[in-house]
Order: sequence, then C-alpha cells, then structure tokens
Amino acid sequence: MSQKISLTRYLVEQQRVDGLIPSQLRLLLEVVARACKSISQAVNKGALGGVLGTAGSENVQGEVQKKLDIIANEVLIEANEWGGHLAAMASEEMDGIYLVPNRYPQGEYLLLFDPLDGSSNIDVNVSIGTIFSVLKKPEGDRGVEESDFLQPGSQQVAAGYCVYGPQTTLVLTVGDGVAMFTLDREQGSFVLTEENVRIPEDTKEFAINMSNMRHWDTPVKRYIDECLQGKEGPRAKDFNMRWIASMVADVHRIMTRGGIFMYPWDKREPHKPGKLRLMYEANPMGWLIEQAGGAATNGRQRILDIQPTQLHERVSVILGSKNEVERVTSYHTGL
Ligand code: AHM
Ligand code: MG
Repeated sequence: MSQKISLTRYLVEQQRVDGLIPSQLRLLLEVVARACKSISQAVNKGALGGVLGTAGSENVQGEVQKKLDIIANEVLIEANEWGGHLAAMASEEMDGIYLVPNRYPQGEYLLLFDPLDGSSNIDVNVSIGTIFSVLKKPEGDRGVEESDFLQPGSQQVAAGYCVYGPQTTLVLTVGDGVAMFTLDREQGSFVLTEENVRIPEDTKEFAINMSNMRHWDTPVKRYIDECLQGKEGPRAKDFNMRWIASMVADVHRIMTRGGIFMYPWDKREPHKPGKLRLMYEANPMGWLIEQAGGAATNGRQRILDIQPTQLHERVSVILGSKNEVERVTSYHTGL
C-alpha cells in the first residue's frame, strides 16, 4: 500500500463514502481500538509491568482470572463508558451486564467482549487477544436489560479482534468484508495493512485440542481420523496441525492462510454445548470468518443463526475454510 491509511481515515471513509457506519458506531470502534492499544502496552510490559500471574479470583464460568484478564476488562470499560455511544456492555469477566452510569449520555449500541482471550498463554509469552461484538440496542426508552443482548449473531453491526503477538493486529468487519490494521508502535496508530481478506476455501491445516480426542463425538473423530490418514486415506492429502490455545491467534492464522478450527462439544462435560462462549467469542469470530468467505457452524447450524438464551451461553465451534467446515457439518447432519 503506497499511502498509509489510518484506522481513523478508514472509518471516516466507510462513514462518508459508503454510508456504512453511523458516526456513533465509528466513535465506538475508535474507542475500542484505543483500548486495545492500551491493553497491548500492558501485555508488552509483561513481568516489568507486574501484570503477570493470577488475580486470586474466579469469573462467572468458574475460571481463575489472571491479572491481565481484569486489567483488560477495566481498560475496555473505562474507555467506553463516557463517550455517549454505548448503552451497556457485557464481558466474559463480568457476571451480569454493565450499564453505562447515569452521569454519562446513553448511546444506541451494546458492546460485548472477551477482554483477553487465550488467558492460559499470558504468562508464557504466546499470542493472546481481545474479541468484541457490537449490537444495536432495541428501540424504546426503557433501560437496557440482559435480555436485550440476546440477539443472534446475524444482528451484529460490527465485530473484531485484536491479536497481541509479535505484531499487534486489529481485524474488523462492519459487514463489508474484513480489513486488517497493524499497530505502528512509533506513531501509536493502527494502519490499514490488508483489505478484502479472503480465506481459501480448501485447506490442509486443522486446529483442535487433540488431547480431548477420546472425548469427541463420532463425526469429529471421523473427520480428524481421515485427515490423519493423509495421502493414503480418503482425503488423499497430508494435513498439518496447529493449536495455539488462543482462539484469536488460531483464527488469525486462518484469516491469513486458511485452515479449520474446532472446539467441539465433548464428553468431558456433556451437559455443556462446548467450551467457547457464543456471544463474545463464536459470534464475532463467526461473522468475521463468513465476511472473509469462510464458514462457521456448531456442527448442525450456522453459528450466526443461533438464538441465544443466556449471556454466557457456550457453543460448539467449527469455523474456517468453507469446504472443510461444510464437510465436518455434513458428518454431523448426515446431509
Ligand atoms: P479463555 O477465553 O478463558 O482464554 O478461553 C478460551 C480459550 C480459547 O482461546 C482457546 O481456543 C481455548 O480456550 C483453548 O482451550 P484448551 O485449554 O482446551 O486448549
Ligand atoms: Mg476467550
């Protein structure tokens, strides 16, 4: 790209030229990006900033919270509560919804996030990230309730993630394809580094936590078993495996060179539909993947069509290169 295009300019042009985003949404996305920049700085400091290790508390899902989980959550809330663009927020790290305090103007949008995805990788200096999803507040003057958040992913008006790795990269959709922005650390701004991201429809790379193999359901076992047979098997090609254990980093690889990512239902906790959360992990990632030409299902249904019933609802996730996702889905549905 000959001329550097900042995130601000990109968003202004989306608003002005294409009429794609109202000004409140543009402001919201800029504020989220600014928060991601602060989180990136905290992540980069690591032990020097005293941000590693556990916080000694648990979140609503019974997971031990890391210091950075809590810091990232606070950064996102503090950055977003006063700007007038939001009505309420929800996070993996908070039991209930967070209403914008009365002392600030109320906006039209609802923001959901996983402030720091891949928490198990924080202390070992492996890529982690922030995932976010934006919904429109339902019409009407009454205060926001938790049920207002329970909209299917197809209703999202913006979604994205920021991966904190060797580079800090923000990946965004407002429903017109996927754009990537790299943080220029000297300038302190996100610069557009790729537009119209496309995921190849076929792949030879899968991502799944293989240590759970004995707990999987038959369709997932069948798919991976066929991949493992390589050239001599029914797929007639050798597959490669990657598992970073940070969904953001695994999805980012798929955005960059294709692949399939699965965190399916398994028999360890049969009453739970999966490990990952629908509203602030699977929905935003599912929409981004679809916007880049990929597919995302829970094995039986498009992720974005699922009607949520709870804020912290879990879901089985199969996403990435279209033909592979369709194959795994067909192994579940028999179609
Ligand atoms: P987190 O949001 O608490 O970090 O949990 C979600 C993470 C995903 O990023 C990743 O795909 C998965 O959990 C890794 O799970 P596992 O520990 O089974 O490899
Ligand atoms: Mg997560």
